[in-house]
Amino acid sequence: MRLFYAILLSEEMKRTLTGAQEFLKAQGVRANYTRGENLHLTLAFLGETERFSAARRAGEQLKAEPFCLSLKGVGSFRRGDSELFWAGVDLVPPLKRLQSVLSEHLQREGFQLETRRFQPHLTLAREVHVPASFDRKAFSASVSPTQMEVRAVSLMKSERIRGVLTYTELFRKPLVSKNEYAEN
Ligand code: 2AM
Repeated sequence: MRLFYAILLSEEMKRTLTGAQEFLKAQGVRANYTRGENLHLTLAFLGETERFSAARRAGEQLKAEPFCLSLKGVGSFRRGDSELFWAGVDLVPPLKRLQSVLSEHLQREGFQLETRRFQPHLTLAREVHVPASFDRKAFSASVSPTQMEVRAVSLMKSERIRGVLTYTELFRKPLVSKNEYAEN
């Protein structure tokens, strides 16, 4: 199965992002748009593996506190003759730490991860083709500033079910504040 670790998004954050997708559609941008329920922030991509228990162990070892995730800008990656459009998030220290500690745990469990610099992004659309009139500044402005509290990290399975890309949460590791530890 194809696994990855991700931060799942609040309904408000998803509404902001689907709003940006609506803007792109209205601008005549042809693309394979991410379904609203699939919007997420990937922390680590494990690829094809049957080692679910090892993947889960890596997440179970996390000791991190909840933190605030804020949208920041938009961008694109060139993918062959098309583009991938994304909304960015602020790479604040707790996010950077979470991603790097999780990656270390996964590597210790034997997973080979990409060594590229972590560039946190929320994929809005793949196989993007923009019309000549496309206004990138207006696209950027279509993403209204939105924040959410990250309270968990999720191990996700990615598969195609009857041709539809479907993500299923297999395991969730809550992030717990020091105060909550003290109360328990
Ligand atoms: P993307 O949105 O930039 O394609 C599930 O596929 C998640 O894992 C997506 O968020 C995807 O990022 C990410 N991912 C990272 N590396 C990947 C790879 N080599 N192949 C497929 N998905 C990858």
